[in-house]
Amino acid sequence: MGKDLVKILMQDLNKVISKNDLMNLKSKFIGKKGLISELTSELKNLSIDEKKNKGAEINSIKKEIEIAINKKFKDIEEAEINEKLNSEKIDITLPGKAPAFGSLHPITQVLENIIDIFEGYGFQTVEGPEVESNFYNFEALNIPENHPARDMQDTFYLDNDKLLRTHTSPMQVRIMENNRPPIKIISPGKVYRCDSDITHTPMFHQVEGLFVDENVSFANLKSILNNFCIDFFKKEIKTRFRPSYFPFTEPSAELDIEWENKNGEKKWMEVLGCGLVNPKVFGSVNYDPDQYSGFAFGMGIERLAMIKLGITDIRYFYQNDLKFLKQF
Ligand code: 2NL
Repeated sequence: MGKDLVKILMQDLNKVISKNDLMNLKSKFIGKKGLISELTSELKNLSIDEKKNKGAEINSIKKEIEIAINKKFKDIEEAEINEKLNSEKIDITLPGKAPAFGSLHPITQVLENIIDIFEGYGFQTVEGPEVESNFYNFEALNIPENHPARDMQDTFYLDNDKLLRTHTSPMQVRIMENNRPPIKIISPGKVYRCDSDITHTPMFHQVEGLFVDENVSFANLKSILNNFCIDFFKKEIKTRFRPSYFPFTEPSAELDIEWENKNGEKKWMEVLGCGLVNPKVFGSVNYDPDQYSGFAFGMGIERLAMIKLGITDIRYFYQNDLKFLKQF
């Protein structure tokens, strides 16, 4: 009787394919109401000796059944793992996905290039706050109360005496206030003006330079800026200094370069403004204008980048169009 049970189990086990089937089979044979329990409950009608023999027999059959079921359980589990391994196999010989590298924004590239060139001439780079006061942005630079630059239409005011700097000169004033000549600095950074069209954005970048010492002349200014044009545009380049006006320099000039446009025509292009530091500016930082002289210049980075890279609309720089940015 018991031996038949093992035979039946073995047949049943062959048909089992899932853990679920196996659990059902387990309870059919060795569960509380299973076949083994049924056999055990029949023992109560037997004599003590028969109970002993039959009982031992049932126990060993139960063991055999348990071993068979456990083995089947392991087989199923192993099959499941193998299937998972096969279906999730990764082909490590396939080529990987290349990481996408970004690059520096063209304005950053041009800005860093300009800083490198002037540091090569011995200028030190200084940076300052973008929120400034009337004193540092205007008064110290001899820009009078009624000057149009001071107008609400040209300058972003945060309150009566807080504004977004309209040039990077304020930091140069701070440096002069706290140091004695010789001063040889450039001041790069973001500046803000209330203006927007194909050549103006409300935020743009500037590099200003300042050299103050005894006997600094316009010849020194021309020499440095002519050298800068050659180093920046990477070729011998024709320049001209055209008289101009700024409140903070006297005399003042604008520097033009001869530049070939897309149609091969040569044109004069304005690249920066410059001049000898106005003695009134020295007055605001307590330098004696009879002892010291200096030159200063200021250039718009977007403008220089547009000339060098042949870009016709300044707004391309700030539209974050990858088709544009990837060209640089
Ligand atoms: C321009 C012209 C210029 C300066 C900036 C300057 C600074 C100090 C004293 C005197 Cl602390 N001058 N800066 C001088 C001449 C021109 O900028 O067109 N910039 C975009």
